[in-house]
Amino acid sequence: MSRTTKIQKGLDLEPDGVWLDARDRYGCIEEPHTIRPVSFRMSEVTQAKHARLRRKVVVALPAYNEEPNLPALLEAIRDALEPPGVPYQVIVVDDGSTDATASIARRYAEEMPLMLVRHERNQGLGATLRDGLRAALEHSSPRDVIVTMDADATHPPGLILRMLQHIEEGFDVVIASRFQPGARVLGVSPLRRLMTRGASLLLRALFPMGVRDFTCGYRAYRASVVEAAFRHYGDDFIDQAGFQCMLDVLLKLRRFGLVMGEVPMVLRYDQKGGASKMRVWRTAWASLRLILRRRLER
Ligand SMILES: Nc1nc2c(ncn2[C@@H]2O[C@H](COP(=O)(O)OP(=O)(O)O)[C@@H](O)[C@H]2O)c(=O)[nH]1
Ligand SMILES: [Mg+2]
Repeated sequence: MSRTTKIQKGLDLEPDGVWLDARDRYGCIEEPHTIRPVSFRMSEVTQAKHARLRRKVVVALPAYNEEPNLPALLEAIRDALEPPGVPYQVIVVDDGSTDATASIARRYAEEMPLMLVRHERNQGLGATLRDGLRAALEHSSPRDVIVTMDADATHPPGLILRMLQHIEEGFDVVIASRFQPGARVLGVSPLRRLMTRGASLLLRALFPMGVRDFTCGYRAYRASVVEAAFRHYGDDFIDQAGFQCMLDVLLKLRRFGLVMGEVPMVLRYDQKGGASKMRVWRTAWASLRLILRRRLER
């Protein structure tokens, strides 16, 4: 096939080292340009500057009896963040687990940047999230990013890179969402899907703030946002004991006038080891009461 025919057929692939100018597609034939690999070495000063500007990702994982899921999750975090060279720190908050959650975390701490925080007794997701975020703040500077995710290996860590990109582009909080085009939800029962969707519609109507998924635990925050929230509320930033704490965090952040955004998530509930720890009806009831209270406050 001649070069001209290729262009007429819309093909713009050429042998290695040659590319076609975009203008070619519009019929203006030019000689192909040859790409010459550019090799340069950053000066030490530039390298140091880049290292300083790179944001660290601190991943806080609330974990209660996650023995079946934790190894796969930790390995997936490492596999997602190490190849692109993202500096990171994982913080596992073991909430009085009675299985091997803590010893698994200790084992992985020998081979990756991981810190274990322990509750002697089970205190619930609220207290665990609070302690996870506090610990994450201690390990971050204001321009770093704090990520929270379930420790049940249903939230794919590869998405952290995309969330990070959104932070880079100007968002303050980025939510891994089940309600954005392109999202997939696998293995969740129809009843639970219906409830989650109902909650999303109700919350969108009552609290229009650019968020569709108010309840998912997988989020990225600028560390400066978490710091400001603790400065303002103290430990009351997370004063809801149950799973509704995730929703409450977003409602409390409204006052800071933040830019919140979402990225579509593939939720692999089909890969979850063990049953959900969420008590669905109790959480639904507590959430409804909370929504009413927060709506009336403003
Ligand atoms: N700290 C703490 N974390 C919990 C508790 N129950 C569940 N979790 C954690 O909260 C996250 C969400 O729980 P999960 O079972 O994944 O709920 P689901 O995804 O909504 O079905 C997981 O990381 C759990 O380990 C609890 O009593 N205390
Ligand atoms: Mg989960």
